[in-house]
Amino acid sequence: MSLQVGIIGLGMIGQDHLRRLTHTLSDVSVVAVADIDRKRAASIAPAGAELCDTPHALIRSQKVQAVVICSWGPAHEEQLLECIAVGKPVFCEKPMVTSEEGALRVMDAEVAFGRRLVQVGFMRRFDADYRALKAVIDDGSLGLPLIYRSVHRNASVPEGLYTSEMPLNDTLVHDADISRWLLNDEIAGVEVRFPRRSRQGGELRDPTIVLLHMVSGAIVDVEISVNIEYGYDIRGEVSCETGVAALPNRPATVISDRYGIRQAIPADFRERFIEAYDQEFREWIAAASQGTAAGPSVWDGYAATLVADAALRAAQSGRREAVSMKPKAGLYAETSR
Ligand code: NAD
Ligand code: ISE
Repeated sequence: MSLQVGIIGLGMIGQDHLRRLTHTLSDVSVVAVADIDRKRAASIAPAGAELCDTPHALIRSQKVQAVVICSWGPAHEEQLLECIAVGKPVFCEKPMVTSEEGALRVMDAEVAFGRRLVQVGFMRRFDADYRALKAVIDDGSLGLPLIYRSVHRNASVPEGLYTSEMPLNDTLVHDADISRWLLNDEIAGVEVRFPRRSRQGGELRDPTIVLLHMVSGAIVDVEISVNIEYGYDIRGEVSCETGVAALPNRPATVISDRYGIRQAIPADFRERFIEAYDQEFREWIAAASQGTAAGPSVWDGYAATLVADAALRAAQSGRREAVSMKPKAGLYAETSR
């Protein structure tokens, strides 16, 4: 029988996930939707799906067995807590929550429930290129990882909506999570530097350099640029003791024309990570059908939240700011790796 899912938030990524849940993936059907913009929800709801007035009504609906949260970050905590209260598996887009206190409330609720219910939307972990890179690091043939360079370039961001804090509390969470996962490490400290400002972004503080100091001593050097115009360019390279392992520069269509022979660059994350999002939901559907969750956990969402907070502090202080995590509950022993 297929998993009956309700989606909260039908903006850009909510619509993309709705498409994959209705047209690409199997063993799942979207039976309910909710959005504070009711008109938007009504115009997008698949035939036969219940149009719920509130996220509360969707989460409590008898038809809904599992929930997908694609609302704005500040709304996630309340919606996650409600899913946990009724024991329904839930996929939640990043950022899991927007404060350390919020992350601890969600963690306490899930630990008290006694079983994992939450998967956080860190889709890079499901990408074939990142999985191949991790396999090389994990097999140890290049020795220990020492330095990881993570390049995160967006073509553009919505003017006025994407603020100068967002490279640090919205975009960086992906680099922070993938660094912990790739290097099998935790983040102990964060530094932030601002190079010359790009004229592409107007008043926006862009680009941003972040150094993540790992517990092992390895250092991750993150470039976040959000107005590079030419496409969505994601790169990663790990320097180890006896060799270097890097993501392939994503092959795309090869175009031959009067400018020469060139490879197209993905336009945005929906294109670059299309298979990763599909796989993230395949694995979510499999776990949610068993009443639980796998993949990136509340622990990982908590870690990313602490890193975002430390990065915001580091941007102010100009110094290295510490990340200090609570002891990991047994429920999360198998995650992050
Ligand atoms: P968006 O603004 O396009 O859409 C958000 C939708 O949620 C809107 O339709 C809005 O009306 C609705 N909404 C907001 N608060 C709500 C609430 N309390 N209850 C019900 N509906 C609510 O934003 P988006 O770009 O689709 O981003 C949504 C979330 O997904 C964000 O947390 C964002 O960070 C995340 N995201 C993740 C990725 C990724 O690569 N994993 C990519 C894009 C966005
Ligand atoms: C967006 O919300 C995402 O999650 C994308 O993956 C990221 O590249 C982008 O910078 C964010 O704004």
